Amino acid sequence: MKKQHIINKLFALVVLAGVVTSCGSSENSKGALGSDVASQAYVTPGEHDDFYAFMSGGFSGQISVYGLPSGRLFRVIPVFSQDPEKGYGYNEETKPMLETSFGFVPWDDAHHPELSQTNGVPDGRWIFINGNNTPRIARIDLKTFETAEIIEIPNSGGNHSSPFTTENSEYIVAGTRFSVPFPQKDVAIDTYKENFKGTLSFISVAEDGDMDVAFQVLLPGYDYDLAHAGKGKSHGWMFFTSYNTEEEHTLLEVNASQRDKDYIAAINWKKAEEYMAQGKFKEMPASYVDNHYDESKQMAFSETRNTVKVLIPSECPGLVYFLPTPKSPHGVDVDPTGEFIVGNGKLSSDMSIHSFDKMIKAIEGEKFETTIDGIPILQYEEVLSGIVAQPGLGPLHTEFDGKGNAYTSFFISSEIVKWNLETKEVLDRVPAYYSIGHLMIPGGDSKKPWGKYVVALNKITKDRFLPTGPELTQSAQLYDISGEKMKLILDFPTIGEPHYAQGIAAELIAPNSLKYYKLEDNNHPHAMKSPNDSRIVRDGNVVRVYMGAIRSHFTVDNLEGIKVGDKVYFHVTNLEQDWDVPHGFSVMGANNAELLIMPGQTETLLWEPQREGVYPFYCTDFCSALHQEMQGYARVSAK
Ligand code: CUK
Ligand code: CUA
Repeated sequence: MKKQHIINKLFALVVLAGVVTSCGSSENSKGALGSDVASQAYVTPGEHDDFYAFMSGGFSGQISVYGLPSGRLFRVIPVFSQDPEKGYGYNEETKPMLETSFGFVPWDDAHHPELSQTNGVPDGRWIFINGNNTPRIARIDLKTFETAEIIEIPNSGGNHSSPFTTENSEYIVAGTRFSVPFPQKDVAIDTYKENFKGTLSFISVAEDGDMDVAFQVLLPGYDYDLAHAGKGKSHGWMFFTSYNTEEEHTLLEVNASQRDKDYIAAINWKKAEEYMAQGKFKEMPASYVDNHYDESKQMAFSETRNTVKVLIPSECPGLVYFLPTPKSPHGVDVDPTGEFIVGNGKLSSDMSIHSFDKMIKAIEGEKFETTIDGIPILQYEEVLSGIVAQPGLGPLHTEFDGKGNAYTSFFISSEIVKWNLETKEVLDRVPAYYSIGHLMIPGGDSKKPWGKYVVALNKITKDRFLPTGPELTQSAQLYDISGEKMKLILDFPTIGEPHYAQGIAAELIAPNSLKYYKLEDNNHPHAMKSPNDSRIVRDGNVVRVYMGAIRSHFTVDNLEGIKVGDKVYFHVTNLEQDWDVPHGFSVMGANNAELLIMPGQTETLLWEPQREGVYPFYCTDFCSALHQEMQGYARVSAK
C-alpha cells in the first residue's frame, strides 16, 4: 500500500518532468505531436508495415503480433491458453499441447518471446516463449503462426530467465526464478540453504525445430532472473543474472537485497558440450512432458520424459564463473559486438558494464575473489569495462542500435536513456508513460539490429487511453531512433501484460507465410479427401461424424441416430484449397468451443449431448454470400 503511494508520487514527478521538458518542443507531450511526427507511424491504407513485432501476452499466456510502425494488431497466437476464437486448447487436435506433468494446465504467464537466429541474426523460422508459472517453453512456427511444441522444464520453480537463444539457436535457455528442493521433496522451507538449488537448463533445438532438454547446470540456491547469449567473440557463453544471493527464503526486501553485489553467472556452454561428450553428467530422475504438434497428422502428441542430465560445476572446472554486479541485477544484455555485458542492478544508481575481454583475462589470470560450490567469483574491478554514472532510477533492460549505442529502460524514473557503449556517456533521454519495463528495438538483442525504432513496453497506463473501468489496456510507445535524439511517434494499446517483445523485418517472414494446407498432404487419421468420404461410424457409444466443409454447405447436414450419453466426434475437414477461406463449426449446447478450420485442415469437436431434441449446427466464420445457409441439424434420441 505504502509502496504504491510512493510509486504514485514518482509518477507525478515523472509526468511533471515530461511536461516541463516538452515546453520548448512539440515532442513527447500528450496530444502535441506535430503532423510530421504522426505521419512517421502512419501506414497508408493498403500498404504494409516494415516490421513484425511479437509481444508477449503476459498473464494471458499468448503472443500478439503487431505491425510497426503502425501499431496495428494482426493476430493473437494462443500458446499457453485456450482460445475460443480458434478452438486452440478446446479441439481434440490441440488439447495435448497443454498437458504437463501436473495434468492439463491451460494457462501460463508468458514474458519473453525470442526469435530463432542464424549467425546471430533473427531468421524468421520460429519464435520461442516461456511459461513462467508451470515451467515451460513453447515454439511457434512462423510459417503458420501456430504453436508447434511446448516442452516442460524439470527441476525448475518459475521459468523466468527464458528462452534466450544462442547465435544459431543451438540452444535456448531456461533459468529457475525460484530455487526449489532438488530433486523436489517435502522439506521445511527454512532448510532452504541446505536443500534448495537453482538450475539452468540448456534446451537444444534441432534442424526441424524439435526441442530437448540437453543438460542442466546445478547452481547455488539463488534466483536466476534473466539471460542473454554471448555473440561474436563471446559466442559459446551464456550470461544469467541472479539475485537473492543471500539465499533467503522469505523475500521481504530487507532480506533479499542486503548485499552490495549479486552475480552474473557466465556459463561456458561449449565447455559444457565437452563435459557432456566425456560423460561427466549425472543422470537424475525428473518428470516432464514434451508436446508436439505433428503438422502432417495435424494432431498434437504428448510424451513423458523421466530423466535429465545434470552437470555439477565443482566437478566441471571452467564451466561457470560469477561476475559480481551491483544490487539485484535484473536484465543482462550483450551488445552486438559481444564485448559489453550490461547487467542492470535495479537497486543501483549507477550501471556497471562488464567487458568480455577482461573477463577472459581475469579467468586466465585466476583473478578470483573466492569460490562458492566450486564456482570462482571473479574480481569486480578485473571484469569491469566502465560505469554509466547516475543515468536514471531503476535500470531494467538494455537493447542496442548497432551503431555503438545502448538504450536502457528505467522503471522508477520512467524513461529511456540512450548512452554510448565505449564512452559510457549519456546522450539522450525521453520519458515513457508510465513506468517502462522492457524495451525493444527490432533485432536489438542480436548481432545486427535494424535500429530504426524502439518500443517502450510500459507497466502502467493511467490516462494514456480512454478509460475502460478499473482495468485499462496495456500501453506501448514507439520512438523513432534514426536520428541523434529519440522521438515519440505513437502510443498503441497491447494485450495482457507485454513484458518483452521481438521485432523483425517483414520480408523475413511474409514471403514464407503458409496460405493453406494441401489436402493431399493431410494425414490426419480422420481426414476426408473429397465430399464422397462423408460418413457416420458408430463404435459402442462413440460416434464419429466425417464431415466436409465447402462453400457453402456441410457434407453431412442432417444427422440422426445419436443417443443421449454418446460421445460424438465431429471430424470436420475444410475441403477448400484457397487462401483466407476458413470455415467454423459449432453445435448448440457444445460444452467446449467452436472449431475454426483452415483450408485443407481437419479439426475435431467432441460433443456429449445431454438432452433429447433436435439441435442446429452452423458455420461460425463468414465464408460466402451463402454463409448463413451453411448449417444443419443433429437429432438426439433417448438412450
Ligand atoms: S520482466 Cu518478467 S517480471 Cu523485466 Cu523480463 Cu517484467
Ligand atoms: Cu463456412 Cu461460413
